[in-house]
Formats: sequence, C-alpha cells, structure tokens
Amino acid sequence: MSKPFTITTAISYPNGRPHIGHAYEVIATDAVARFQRMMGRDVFFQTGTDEHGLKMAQTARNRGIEPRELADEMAGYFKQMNERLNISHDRFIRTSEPDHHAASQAIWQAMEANGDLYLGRYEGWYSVRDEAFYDEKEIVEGEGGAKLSPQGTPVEWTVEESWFFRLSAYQDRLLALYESQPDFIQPDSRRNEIMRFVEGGLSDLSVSRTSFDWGVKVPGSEGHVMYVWVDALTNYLTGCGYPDDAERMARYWAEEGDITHIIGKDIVRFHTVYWPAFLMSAKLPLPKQVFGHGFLLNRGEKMSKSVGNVADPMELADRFGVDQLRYFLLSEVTFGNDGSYSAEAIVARSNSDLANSFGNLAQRTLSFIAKNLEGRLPEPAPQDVDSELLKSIAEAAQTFQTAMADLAPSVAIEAWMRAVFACNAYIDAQAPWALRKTDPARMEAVLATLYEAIASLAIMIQPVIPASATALLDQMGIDGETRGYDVIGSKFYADLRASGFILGAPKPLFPRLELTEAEG
Ligand code: ME8
Repeated sequence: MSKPFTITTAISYPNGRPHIGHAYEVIATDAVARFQRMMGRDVFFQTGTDEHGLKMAQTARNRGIEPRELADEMAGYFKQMNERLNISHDRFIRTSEPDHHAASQAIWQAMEANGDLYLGRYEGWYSVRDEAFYDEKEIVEGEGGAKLSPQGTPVEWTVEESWFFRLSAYQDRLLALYESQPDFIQPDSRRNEIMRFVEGGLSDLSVSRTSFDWGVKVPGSEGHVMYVWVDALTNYLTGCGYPDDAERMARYWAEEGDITHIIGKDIVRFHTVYWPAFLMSAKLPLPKQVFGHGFLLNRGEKMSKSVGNVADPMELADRFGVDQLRYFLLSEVTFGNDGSYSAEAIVARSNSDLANSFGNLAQRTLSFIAKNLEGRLPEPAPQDVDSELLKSIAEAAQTFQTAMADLAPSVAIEAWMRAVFACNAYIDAQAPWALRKTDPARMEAVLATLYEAIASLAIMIQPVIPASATALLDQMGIDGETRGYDVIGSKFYADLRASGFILGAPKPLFPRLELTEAEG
C-alpha cells in the first residue's frame, strides 16, 4: 500500500457563514491533497467545524436559539461551500459528533494519567472572540482604557474553578522539538515568533470551564466542560480513529507519518505550543508540520462584519467561476504571506493567465486540428525546437512538483505559466496556420508537439483547477488512468494516436470575465 499522507485545515467556527478566508484555506489544502494523491499517496484530508465554546454559546443566545441549532445551520453552509469549491476532503468533521467527544475524553484521560492535569482556580483574562486566555503582560490598553488582547479583541476578567494543564513543564521539550525539527513550524517567520514566545516561559493552561455547558464533558468532573481548544485540536485525532481504531491510527497518525496542519497565522500558537504539548503528554506522535498561511485582505484592508467588506466565497465562485477563484487565490498570494483580493485582480489574473494564455492556446490548437484534420491526431516528426519545447515542459512539471511538495503553490503555478508562455512563443514562431498550404507535414509535426504540450500542461495543473483540467483532458482523449505526472514526457501521445482517437470540436474553457461599469 502507498505511503499515507494526512492533511488538515483548521476547523472553522460556525458562528457565521463561511468567508473568503475559510475558502482560501480549504482551497490551498485541497490543492495539496489532490497533488499528493496524484503522486500516488494514500491521502487522508479532513476539514470541518469547531462547534463548542463560549463564542458559539453567546452567538446562539443572541439569536435566541440553541448552540446546536446554530451549529447545524452554519455547518450546512460550510459543507455547501466545500462542495461548490470542488474540495476533495475525505471527512468533514463536526466536533459535536459522538466519536469526537469520545476522542476528546480519551486524550483528557491520557493527559491526566500522565499527571499533567490538576484542579485549581483560574483568575485572568479571556477573549471570547479568540477563545483564548492571555497573560497580564500581553494585555494592551485600547480606547477609553478598554482592555484588549494582543490581537485587539476585548478581554474579560474571569474567575472560576478550572482544570489546568501543566504546560509550564513542557517548555524545554517544546524548544527541543523546534530545534530538532526545524520544519515543524513554517514559514520561518512564524517559527521565530513562537520560539521567542516559548523562551519567555509558559504558564499552565486553564483547560476547563464551569460557567456554561456547551462542550465536551470533562470525564469524572461534574459541571466542567473542556476548554474549546482542547477538544478542537483533538479533531485531528478523531478523524484518524483515536482512540479505538488502532489500525487507522497506525496508518494516518504514525510517528514516521506525514501529518500536515494547514492553518492561519492567528492560531499558530495553539497548534505549535499547546497541541504538541498535549500530544507529548498523551504519548502520541506529533505532526510533521504546521504551516501558518497569511490572511486575505479585501483591497488591502482587514475584513470585518462592521465594515461590511466580508466577501462571500459562494458569490465570488458564482460570478467568476470556481476554477478562476481557485487559480486566483493560489497564484496571486505567496503561501505564508498576506494577500489582497478584489474583483479587478481576479478578473485581470483570470483573463491574462487562463483565458488569454492557456485557454486560447488550447482552443486555437484543438479547433485547428478538429477542423483541418477532421480530428485525426497529427503525426509527429520532431525537430530540435519541438523536442526542446517538450523538454522544457517536462522540466516545468518537475519544478511544479517540487514546489507543491514544499507547500508553495504560487511557485508551482509560476513554473506552469512559464511553460504556457513557452508554448505560445512556439506557436507564434512556428505559425502552423501558415504551413497548411506550404508544408503540411511540418504543420502536423508542430500541431503534434502542441497537442502533447497542452495535454501535459493540463495534467500538471489538475490540483489547482481540477474541473477545467479534467474537462480538457476528457476532450483530448487522455484516459482517466493516465493523468499522473509520470505521463508527462512519456510516449502517451503515440499511444493515443495509435488508438485512433478522434478529436471533436473543443468547447471553450475559460470565458473572458468582465467587470461591472462601477468597477471598471
Ligand atoms: O480559528 N484570511 O476558527 P475560525 C485567511 N475554530 N485565513 C483566515 C482569515 C482570513 N481573512 N480569517 C480566518 C478558528 N482565517 C478555530 C480553529 S483548529 C483546531 C480551530 C483562517 O473560523 C484562520 O486562521 O476563526 C483559521 O485557520 C481558519 O480560517 C478558521 O478560522
């Protein structure tokens, strides 16, 4: 059996509908999951909703409904979004599900058995918006003397009986982890930030609440529910079969396994300090990498409900197309950095790369073959320029694979785009249309080269724009079984010709997008 690859997004708070930041994260993770499947890996890809905690309880109360009702309604929107965006997850987990409660209680008991949990009294600052506790030294003053978290969210003084996790005991082990596994936290800027934070000393962490009951019950401790982050982080284990399915755990959550968490930069601390400490305490394997991507900004500005600039990913997908949106987000934003989106930027990127460069290349080549050769695939007779073009595409495919394996989709797409440009330059130089009368054999050779090149480009870009790439490969007669990276540079074109495949009139893939008058 092929080597397993476990990849997850954060699980989203379903206290509102999904926004473009949620879409961005799940699209990036999906591209990596699809890529790894193409590489033959046995992928387990999980995403879902984080349904407990005070934020959910308060939002529900404000709406006069039960938290469960709120979670049911909003989880539905997250599922719809994933379907619309062509997300290939293997499980959509909801933390209100029974197997997740069982997993959370099991990790709790394991941490307790290790002597890391004790009952005490919490007195300190809590931000409901972040669902996070903050040390006195982290609190800043806002307008009118309001107390704020370092993220700028309001905090409230909280006093209650609480279970504590002995986080302070893990400082050295965590620092040793960051030293010995430098890729554990990526990108490096986030790693440095976390190392400084841990070097500054760790306080024990309050891990239960008694003031509300919307959460996972603490085993054997009446009136306590787990702090939402304890159960939220455990979702990753639940999906891998913890605690009862040993076989599944050995496959998807193993010491030598490739476990990658893709999350946003605001929650790196939870994933790289608390989470490995919980896992060490429960004597479970650690993930291989936590990647903290940047934030998406609306025209450079932070999205917020009060400003009213929160984009609905479904509207963007309806207006611009799913693959156009996926392509935009993955090509425009360097993974790890913040990025900006706007209708203008989506339209410009999609028109230049997808419609004008790649779409046009495929459309003119394929319709020329369909018309002038009645769909019969042209006969190759390679000259140096032809072989060179195909060689450069095979090299681009290598670069693409390396970059995707390194979680650098924008770098991968750049390599793809350079290969598209090379094809367009080749067409212009070889001018097959002009050869029709003067040298039909050479015309065929040029078209044959292009056919192979276009199929290779479509194979390469599948993880990014899966629906369009699939549609093109279908039109071109490339068998579903032969769409892996190993096909690029192989003799698939010769085999396809030999099969007698006849190309039909191609359907255009990427319509030119337009702005509204107000935007234009
Ligand atoms: O943090 N741009 O949930 P969440 C890019 N439930 N990414 C963004 C973003 C933006 N503008 N806004 C948010 C939570 N995100 C917890 C996670 S995991 C065990 C629990 C990202 O709904 C954010 O960084 O607030 C996070 O990775 C994800 O969206 C869900 O955010």
